[in-house]
Amino acid sequence: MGMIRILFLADTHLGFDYAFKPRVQRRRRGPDFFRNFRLALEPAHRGEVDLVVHGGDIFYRSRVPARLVDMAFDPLKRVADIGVPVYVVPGNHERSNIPYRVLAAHPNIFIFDKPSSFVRRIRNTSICLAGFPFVRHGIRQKFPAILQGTGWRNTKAEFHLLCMHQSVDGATMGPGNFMFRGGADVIDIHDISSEFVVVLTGHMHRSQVLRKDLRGTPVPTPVLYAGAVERTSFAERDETKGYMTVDVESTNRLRWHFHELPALPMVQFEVNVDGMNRAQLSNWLIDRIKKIPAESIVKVKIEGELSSDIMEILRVGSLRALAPETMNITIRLKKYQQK
Ligand SMILES: [Mn+2]
Repeated sequence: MGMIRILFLADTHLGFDYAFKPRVQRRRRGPDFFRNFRLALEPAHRGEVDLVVHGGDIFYRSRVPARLVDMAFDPLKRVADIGVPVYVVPGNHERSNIPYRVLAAHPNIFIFDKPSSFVRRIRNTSICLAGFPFVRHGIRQKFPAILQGTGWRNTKAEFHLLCMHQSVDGATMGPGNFMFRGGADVIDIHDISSEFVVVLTGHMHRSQVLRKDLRGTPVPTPVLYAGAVERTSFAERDETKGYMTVDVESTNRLRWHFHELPALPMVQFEVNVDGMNRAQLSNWLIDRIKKIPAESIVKVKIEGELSSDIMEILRVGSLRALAPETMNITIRLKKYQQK
């Protein structure tokens, strides 16, 4: 018996800031997400892995144009075409099943569109991948039944893996390191059967591995979050982005590696414009922009009295004119913040 190598990626959020017919010329982030998606799949295209798991949120929202669906599925189909099976967990942005039918038509692509288990024989080892689509409400209570509903217990294989797109106790996110602890929409880590060799899950955009419960006691089955392939928001500005390879050895030994992908720097400026005129604000911004990489993603948080003079420079076009073309720059008016 040998070793099985899995390529695990998640939260690719394709379509984010992607314009097919842009009305405004500006640096868009959409292509960065596609680039990292393709980079993550390269080891699979080179035949270096035995199977691929996508942990969900292929797209950035539920309803996406057909052209985007084609662009997203093409790299996955090419992996499947060379004989590497691809397993996909529908995430929170994938409630609509329509594009999945297209993908599921491929004999080497498997979708967890309902709780299910797939068995694959790789060389002389059989592996069972159990999984289920994202459950928005009440997963804590529903999880044991859903897990049972995958039929994994009755599926004979040397190894069982669980694939999903959920929050689990102990997972963290955001600049304040918010930790999920209990709650109706969070899985109790003790409900994961120790017979699973590993859990591969999407949903947390920060790459992380959970190996302990909330009391700090080690759990038998590590829970792996590959994390998003690019930064989807400023809350992720300090996070390293990438994908994972996971090796399952015949001795039940598990090894994983995180592979970093390029992510552009995110920079946030805060300025109070009280008493400033247009020229002063403009110089302030030019001075800050000069000091950061030209391809940065910039958010300018503005506080204070917005005179018409100041408003003039905050018009998107004139602000963009201050920055290099390679920079993605947005303004957030603190007082008028909408969200
Ligand atoms: Mn996501």
